[in-house]
Amino acid sequence: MTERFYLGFDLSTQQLKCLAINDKLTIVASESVEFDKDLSHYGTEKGIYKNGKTIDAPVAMWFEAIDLIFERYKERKFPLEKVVGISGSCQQHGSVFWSEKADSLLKTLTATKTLVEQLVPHSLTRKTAPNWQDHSTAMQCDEMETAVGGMVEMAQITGSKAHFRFTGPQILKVAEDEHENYDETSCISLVSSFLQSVLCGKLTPLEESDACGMNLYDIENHCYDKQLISLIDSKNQGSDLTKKLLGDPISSTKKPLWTANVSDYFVKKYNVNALCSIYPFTGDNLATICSLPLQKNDVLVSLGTSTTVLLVTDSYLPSPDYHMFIHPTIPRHYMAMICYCNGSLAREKVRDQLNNDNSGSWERFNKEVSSKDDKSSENEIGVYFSLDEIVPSVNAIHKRAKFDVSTGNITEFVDKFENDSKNIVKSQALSCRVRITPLLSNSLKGSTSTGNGNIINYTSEKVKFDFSDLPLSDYMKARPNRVFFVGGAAKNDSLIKKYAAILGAKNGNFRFANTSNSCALGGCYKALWSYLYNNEETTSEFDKFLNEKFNWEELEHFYDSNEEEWRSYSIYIKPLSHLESSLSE
Ligand code: XUL
Repeated sequence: MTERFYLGFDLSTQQLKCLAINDKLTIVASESVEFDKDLSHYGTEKGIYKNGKTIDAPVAMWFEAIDLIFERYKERKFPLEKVVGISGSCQQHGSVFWSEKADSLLKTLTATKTLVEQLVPHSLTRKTAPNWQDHSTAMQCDEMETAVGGMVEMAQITGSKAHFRFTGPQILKVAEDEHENYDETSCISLVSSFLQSVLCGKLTPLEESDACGMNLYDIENHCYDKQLISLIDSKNQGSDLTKKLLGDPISSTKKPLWTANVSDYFVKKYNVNALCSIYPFTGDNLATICSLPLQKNDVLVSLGTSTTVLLVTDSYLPSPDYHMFIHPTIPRHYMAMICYCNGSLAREKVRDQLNNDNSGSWERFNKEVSSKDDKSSENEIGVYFSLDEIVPSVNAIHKRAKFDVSTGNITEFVDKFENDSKNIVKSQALSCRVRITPLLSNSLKGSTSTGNGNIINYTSEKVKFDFSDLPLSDYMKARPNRVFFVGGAAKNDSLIKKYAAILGAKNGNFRFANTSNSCALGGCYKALWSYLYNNEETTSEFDKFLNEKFNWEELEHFYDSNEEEWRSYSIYIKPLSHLESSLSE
């Protein structure tokens, strides 16, 4: 077999990255274009323009970055003629507004000119694309939720309550405030379908899982929601949003779909293989779950400034507290995404208070977290929200409570604990545990285990978290399959071991150190699998394929959770629920 390569792109907020892998899933090349540094003439700061609550990015900069990254591959003499498949991921929610001329301009690109020269003058109706950090659409979010009956209904239909950054509210704002631009727009792309379209040399539809980040897509019925589309259409006479979105999105889950062969522009200009296939691009978080061999009930915990939990599930259980997306590669599965604002920063505050200095040393904090002596903090539970929190949705607050271990009832609120380190990690991890419980499919069905009756004798009592209200016994049945820890704080052994003990994975806890490539790598793996599947070199579904092929030595299997220990943390669930309820009283 001759050598073959696969490219995975990642168009994120601050850079465009492109990785190349071979058939063994080994990274063989990597190039990136940093917007502020390499394309400083656009004057972006961290890749964006900020004007009050409005945050966007110049589309011309992205066109230029695409040429530049191919230029860099060519300069390093990478054999682009051996690239047989391309896929990738992009920042979610952003949108590009194309003119009527765009499709024919894309189809007739000439290799002697640049993308900027050929596309910037006439292919766009708006120079900028809204960015996911935009906060300017509060009014539109209200309008859209009202149209479907409220926040809970919106989450039920589209997988998320209305969010400022989501594409539907952003499109509604353009439809309301920029009538002329909107009228002249014949196609709207997500950032993922934008990059896919440029590479294909024609306008291409959206990809279904990324379309779930719009507040427009009816997830269970696999179509755009008519009420929401009508609301936006009502703002401009004769407007037809479904047409602008090029009809239904591409659903890749039944089998990996092919979008098109690479545009002639890239073949002539950079010597890319003329038969190279482009496979649907998706959103960055969705590509992240494709970068690791995640299967049903596996959880990825990303411990950064904020904490993000991604979970693969076959249960569609939407809530206004988190997001649900259709899984980009596994049929009839979903990705749940829970975002917490208070991650590393909140832990660092506790660390600095404990050290009573700014040394930044984790030594004392970690010693306390891993100490086996739990007696002193056994009846304590606290929340440490230095910033406003998303889950639960409350303002910044630190609150500490003592409780009666035999009933789970809070007995008093206190100003201080001896041991905040242990308590912050305990409550952060426990919050993840209780929120993923209802999503762990099948785990609640048919299980007979009722937990440790010696300690807890109130397991049939219901405990409430946000929008779910389950008997405590349910929280003592559901364990994730495997947990994968990524992000800066995953380096901290004491921290992730405590998380792992509390989350209680049945089949091991893994750490993945090199995550700066996750999104592009997810794209590479999708390109490889799609190519092999479409060429009848594999019949495996994506997750099975990746589990077999994955270079497992890149993951550290650092801990096996213990059922008894996991169960012992159940005593904190009821008091945590009561403590959280007291925050919004
Ligand atoms: C997800 C989100 C961000 C962007 C970042 O909802 O807004 O993660 O996708 O690129």
